[in-house]
Amino acid sequence: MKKEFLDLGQQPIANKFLYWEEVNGDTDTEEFFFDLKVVFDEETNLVSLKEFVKPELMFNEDYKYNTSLSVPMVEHFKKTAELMKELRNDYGYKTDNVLEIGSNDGPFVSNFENAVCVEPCDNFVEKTEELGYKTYNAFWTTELAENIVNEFGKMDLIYSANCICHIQDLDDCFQAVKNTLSEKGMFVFEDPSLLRMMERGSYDQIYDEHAHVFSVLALKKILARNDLQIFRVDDLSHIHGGSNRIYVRRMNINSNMFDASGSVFEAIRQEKEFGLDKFETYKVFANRVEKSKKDLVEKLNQYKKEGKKVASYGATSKSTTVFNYCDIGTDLIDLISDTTPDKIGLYAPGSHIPVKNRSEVNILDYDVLFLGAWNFKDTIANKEQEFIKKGGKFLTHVPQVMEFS
Ligand code: JHZ
Repeated sequence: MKKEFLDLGQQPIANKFLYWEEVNGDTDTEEFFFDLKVVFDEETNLVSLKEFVKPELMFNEDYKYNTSLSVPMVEHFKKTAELMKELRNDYGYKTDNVLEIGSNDGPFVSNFENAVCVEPCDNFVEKTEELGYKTYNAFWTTELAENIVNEFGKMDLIYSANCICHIQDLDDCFQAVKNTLSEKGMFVFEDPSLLRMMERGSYDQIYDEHAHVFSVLALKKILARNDLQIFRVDDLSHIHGGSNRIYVRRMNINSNMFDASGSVFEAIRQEKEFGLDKFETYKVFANRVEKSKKDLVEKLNQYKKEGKKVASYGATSKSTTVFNYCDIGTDLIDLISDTTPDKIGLYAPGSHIPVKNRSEVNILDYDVLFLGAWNFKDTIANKEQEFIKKGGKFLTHVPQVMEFS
């Protein structure tokens, strides 16, 4: 049975930044909102959105997250690709046939000579095609997997980062993986970790795209019913606010892929210790989220009373959840500074806070910067030394509402 534990209110598409005309009512289309509620499945322990948003509304030619513009993430994918190559000897798989699900603009595949990409957002397809990789402009389904196998044969390595948790029908997704994976092939995917989200109180990992927030506990069960088995888990505590890298093989095959370090056992042990298999744990989390909202709104109102100038740093999907859940608009935050060309000049979903180019914002005019991109806290604090020296403060809600400098 699925039990609801959290209601984050009416939310827009988290990555759908708006044009001036859309915000000022000069178009016929109204901004789309949906109820962001979260459920816990007692049978599988999977945490998912109660209501899914139609994938085409989120992943299309307007998608505004270009991974290649994030220096730390490009570095991360380069290192990950190196690791995948290094592990060939240990695990006995090849990297002749590589497939990436949700290849974005190609920072992972570009480290391989041959690869096939799957990417539903039209704007990224030409980027990986230009790099020389066949790219299917489609969602990952069993039907697409069949076409890929017919054209390219089975895959030795299937990789996916921050995409599997976007897929609403996980059984179809994993069946597609099973049908595409070569006998001794490996499927590796990275997604935000439910344990880290719960520990850190980072409820803003929940938005339309994240149909699920994964625990190893739940994945183990859902993969098993699709004849797949987790054999290793890497704890990526520093990636996207805390992620897991999950390594999967076919069930019941004779292979070198086994959990030599006991990482799967350890990940599940930690999750059970935290109580991720119990509904009560989620109720405690929901109370913490409510308190976070109260504290954040109080803090921002206090700044307003004191006449302090406040901006936000990083126009993230995560901050869409925070601003809309906490009902924060231009009355409390003047603007969002960001470096992504496609977001600059637009307005944040729901809150309609303007997104300005970092290079055109005089950060020193501000007293407080709310960290929309709290996952890059150290990178940002290092970059903005002058702001700190001048007495500026950063404000974050993770792990609790607090200032720092
Ligand atoms: P960032 C994305 O979420 C979208 P978001 C996606 N749906 C997903 O699943 C997760 O990633 C994992 C800006 N910035 O990476 C750049 C600066 O301006 O936290 C980005 O717009 N200056 C695929 O959107 C944003 O912040 C800086 O110095 O929550 C960061 O977005 C830095 C470091 C970032 O992901």
